[in-house]
Amino acid sequence: MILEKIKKPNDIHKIPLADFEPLAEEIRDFLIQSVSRTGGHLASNLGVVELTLALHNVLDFPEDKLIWDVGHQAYTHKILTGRKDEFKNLRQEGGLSGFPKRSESDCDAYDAGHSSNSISAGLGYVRARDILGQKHHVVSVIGDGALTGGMAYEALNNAAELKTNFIIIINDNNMSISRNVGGMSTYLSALRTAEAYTGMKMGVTKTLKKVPKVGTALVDTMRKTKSSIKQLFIPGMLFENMGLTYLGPVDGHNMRQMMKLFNEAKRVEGPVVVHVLTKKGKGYGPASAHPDRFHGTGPFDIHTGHPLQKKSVPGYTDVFSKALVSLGEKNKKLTAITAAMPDGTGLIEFSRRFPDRFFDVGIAEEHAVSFAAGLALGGLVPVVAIYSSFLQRAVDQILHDVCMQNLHVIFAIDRAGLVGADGETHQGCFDLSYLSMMPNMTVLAPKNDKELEEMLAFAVDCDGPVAIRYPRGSAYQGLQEHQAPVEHGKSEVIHRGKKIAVLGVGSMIPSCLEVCKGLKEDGFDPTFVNVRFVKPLDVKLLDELAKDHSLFATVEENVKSGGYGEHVSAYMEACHPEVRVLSASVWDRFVPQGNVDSLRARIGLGVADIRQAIEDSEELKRQ
Ligand SMILES: Cc1ncc(C[n+]2csc(CCOP(=O)(O)OP(=O)(O)O)c2C)c(N)n1
Repeated sequence: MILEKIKKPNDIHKIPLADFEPLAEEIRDFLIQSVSRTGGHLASNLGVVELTLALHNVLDFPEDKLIWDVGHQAYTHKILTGRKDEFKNLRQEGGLSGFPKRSESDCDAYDAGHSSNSISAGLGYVRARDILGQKHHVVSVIGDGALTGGMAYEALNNAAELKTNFIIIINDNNMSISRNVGGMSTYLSALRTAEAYTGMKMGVTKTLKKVPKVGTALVDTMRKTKSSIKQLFIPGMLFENMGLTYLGPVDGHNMRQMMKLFNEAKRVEGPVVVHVLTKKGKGYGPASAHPDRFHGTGPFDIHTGHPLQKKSVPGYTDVFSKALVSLGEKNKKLTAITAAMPDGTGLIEFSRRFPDRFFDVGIAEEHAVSFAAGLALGGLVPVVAIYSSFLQRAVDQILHDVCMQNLHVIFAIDRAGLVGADGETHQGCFDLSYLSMMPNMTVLAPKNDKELEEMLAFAVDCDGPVAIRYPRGSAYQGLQEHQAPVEHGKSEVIHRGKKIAVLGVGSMIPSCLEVCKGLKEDGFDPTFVNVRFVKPLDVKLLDELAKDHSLFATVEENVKSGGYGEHVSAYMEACHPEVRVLSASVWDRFVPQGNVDSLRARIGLGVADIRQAIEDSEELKRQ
């Protein structure tokens, strides 16, 4: 095994070029075997095996800086920097991260997880290098999907002024998670067939030149002007015209060609874009046939490609998906927007049924929100479906474009709360804070599947901005007997007891039910509230409960700062200082990867911890 010879960074430099092809196959085999057991991002990683090998061949680590956009495709980089043996614990608690992590290796130049920032980060590294008089290379690798994000253009615009070397690699596999969308994708496709193009235009030139007397002059003039035929001779003129050198396109599975081009790129003074063509899922039939399904996968059977864990209960995403289609049938103004995640957010069925009312805007959360604002002003009812952690990108657009104009835009926020294996970058534990701070915003969290349906219907009938946040995974189907109609600003009292009130937000309701059961076993009679409305607070209920309760325990999968608990605390301190508020929430640290139940226990959000905290409360001891 050639792979056995790679134990630490730069060991690749000792491998003869003749062994690169078999090494690529060994790595592919290892990735398929390993990810089939642990789950992870497979298709993107299979696509960049040769690209990563070629980069490691021309770079020196850790001196040179390699920045992966999103970072989900850095598995081969991890293998080549001595982390192969840790793949058995990939994405597990305490194990190898699925993304680059500076704490894991000094060869990981930038922690990542969210898309489209790699060129900005790389440019920062370049400026620092130049100011400090250093000489290393900086390379940012960005996918064609990530290149749909606006930040990438801000960075390209800024990079164009650079007079020193900066290598930007476009890893173009013509796919985001799903098929890529938009104008840049079309442009890259045209470059992909640049040879054919060039050939065709050569013919045009020849023909023009044959025009008596003026033919040659005409071609010369056209060559000198900006809109000239030259644009069609030199692929990548968009980049060239901006001031970036364009090299490529190059076959991303031909290592010799890539190395040649990368060495050339290292010599360019100024920013250089290298356009590399790769195939997502390459080398594994099921992944190349279904790159979207194998973008991120759970454990699977290698022979069939089928998942090992079958879904039994519908997820919240499925419930949302169905409910939205049903509302879309009744309301012809209902539109749906995704930022490059039609499948993950449950919009596939809506897109099939109502293609004219469905928009995939690319990985462009900020644009998605302002676009929704325009749709709302134009007379439609937009539903923006974005994961909690990715919606962080669009905080200002929600605030400035939607809330300030009090527009009827619905935010369907999936993956709210702890998400598990993706770790810090993907945990959805800030949305209640960033949404609750905004005037005009209504913030809802359903306790179960049915309530998500009802809240969505309620949101469509509402005015102004409404956000509904729900967690990853199976939809809770309990407490169906408690299904009071959703009324604006009103929490649902599931059980009216005394002294202690447990106020649970959405995803924490099943845990709160267990907490209440435990408290009952210990002789208490806790009131159990399904908060429903994180904003506005149901102050009427809080006032009422204050009469015969001495302790409120708020429970939410969100950071304490700016969360439901903090708002309840502030209100109670002002109006009912005699009632103590105990706030169970996500700690003030980034939550790492791991199993959600175990993470909850680790951060004090497990059932036992909440029950213990309540029982330890001074107030109860005094009673
Ligand atoms: C801001 C943000 N939005 C959405 C995502 C989810 N996401 C992860 S990878 C990906 C597609 C990336 O496509 P591309 O850059 O072409 O990389 P590929 O997987 O095709 O190699 C998306 C949408 C994200 N990571 N960050």
